[in-house]
Amino acid sequence: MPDKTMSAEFNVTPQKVDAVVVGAGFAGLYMLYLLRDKLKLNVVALEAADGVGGVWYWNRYPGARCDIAAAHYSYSFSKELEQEWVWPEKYPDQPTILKYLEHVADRFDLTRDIQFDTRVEIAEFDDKEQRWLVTTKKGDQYSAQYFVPAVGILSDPKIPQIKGHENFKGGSCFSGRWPKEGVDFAGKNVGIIGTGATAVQAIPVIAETAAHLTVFQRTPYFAVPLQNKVMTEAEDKRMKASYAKIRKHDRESVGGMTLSEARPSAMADTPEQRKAHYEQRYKEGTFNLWVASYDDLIYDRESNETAAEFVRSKIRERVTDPEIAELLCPPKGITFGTKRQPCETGYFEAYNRDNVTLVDLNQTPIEEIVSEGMRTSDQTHELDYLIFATGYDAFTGSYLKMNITGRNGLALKDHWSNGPRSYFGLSVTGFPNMFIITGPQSPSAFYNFPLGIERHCDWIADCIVHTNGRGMAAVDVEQKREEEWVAKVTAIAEETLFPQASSWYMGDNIPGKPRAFAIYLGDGQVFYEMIEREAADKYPSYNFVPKGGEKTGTEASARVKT
Ligand code: NA7
Repeated sequence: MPDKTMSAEFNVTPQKVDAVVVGAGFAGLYMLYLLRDKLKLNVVALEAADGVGGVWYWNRYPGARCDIAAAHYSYSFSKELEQEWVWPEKYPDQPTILKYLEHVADRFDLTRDIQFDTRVEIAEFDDKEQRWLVTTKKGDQYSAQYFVPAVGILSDPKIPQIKGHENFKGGSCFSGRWPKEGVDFAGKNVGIIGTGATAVQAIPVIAETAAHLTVFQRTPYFAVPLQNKVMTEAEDKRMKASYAKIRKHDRESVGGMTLSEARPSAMADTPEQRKAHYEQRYKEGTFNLWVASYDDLIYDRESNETAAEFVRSKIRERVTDPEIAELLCPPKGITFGTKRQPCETGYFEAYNRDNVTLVDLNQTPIEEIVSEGMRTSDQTHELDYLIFATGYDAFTGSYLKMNITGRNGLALKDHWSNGPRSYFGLSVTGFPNMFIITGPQSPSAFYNFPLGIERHCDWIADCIVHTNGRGMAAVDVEQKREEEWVAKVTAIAEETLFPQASSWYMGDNIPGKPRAFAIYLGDGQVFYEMIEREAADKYPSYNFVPKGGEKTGTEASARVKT
């Protein structure tokens, strides 16, 4: 934490801006563009990395790739941008997406208002001034009317504390903090902990260059093929000609992207019909098997088990050693699709290679890391390099790290002590003029992020126009509305199998984290209609504080509806 007396000591006056945006990924870049270029506000974006990109800056691990096709996973706000950018593959890889975001930052001249290498350490709402005071790790301070953390849901790494790590003489890294210069695995014995969405992408690629790859698996996943392909010139042309249609369809869809149509119930089909249907969805790839095979898979255990068994049969087909295949099959009791669905390219075939070993941590748990590698209960696995693909403190971690304090000294960590609470994943009661983007209790990870981000940012910009236009100093959502929204999100989740599974969706991967389902599981189109109605009705769920309101009367009497 920076020394809070620093600015007083050096007599530094906080730099006054209209808005501080935190982060320069998809969300931060678009928010900066809107607030600065459309609303003509004075904005600074603070970014911990030395470049733009957000998760696509950090996740440079081999094989990192988007599971949503570029036709959907891209900005829609600029027709020119759509037409000039060429996506070389259907599902773009990390270097391509990073280049795209760098291009966006250049094209819209955003970089000049981004402070890189700048991590926010404290953000406090000043009740008297009705402004946010944002302090960075370096000790710089900004006084802003609006505070917009655009930090995403997966940017706080979770590296397990394993005994002896400090004694390891090889190299190691976290998948989402991959060295910029890359890692040369030629001739090396490499170990990887984790078999989630990240590891599933990295394992087949690393296996191609490493002398040996040892995979430490705690839980097998129902990974399904991505079905990536190179885009031909003709396909690129067709995509560019169809953007208007694609975007319209995305906006009217449940998840903000175009997938196949689901049938209502797996149990209503015969086993033969089901198999043929699953085969089709498996062939289509990406999230089709998960969300576009049967509507009841996430509600009904019996239906879910039919999809689970189908994926197991595919694993058994693809992995030549039956014992290894069994270890890679999630056992009965683990439901399909209730953890993050990994999409893969050659993942299961990697285990057919002589240079890949699968270690089942349930049979032989990790005991400690030793100088020469990883010691499990039965042996020492010699390693030159160890990768932690162990996930994130999702949804809340990156917000809580910023030590955010709202009205009357309310700490966000206390407000969220029983799990995150928000209204629409946009506002948090008691944190006036703070807007979050695709935050907890929004459709979040169950909606195409770039589109969800654009729709959230558009909403935030409109709300700021409304607030400023009426001469108000601050806007804060009513507590009752937040309570109702959290209850609604929880009730929708409770009807599904998600809360019964162990996953980062529920906070289960972080010891001591309260269990709460942080995603609105309802129809995305309905969600966006709701937030658009809130705006059209002039924000009935919000209270506004007039300029000077806090000085002239009690807080309650100063709060008004506009
Ligand atoms: P995930 O999905 O959280 O996966 C983390 C993996 O690491 C998972 O297999 C975990 O096993 C495993 N893990 C975590 N801690 C340990 C310890 N202590 N010992 C052994 N294994 C462990 O993270 P990803 O990065 O793969 O994916 C997250 C998102 O980022 C994803 O949506 C992508 O879009 C990008 P577990 O299942 O908990 O038993």
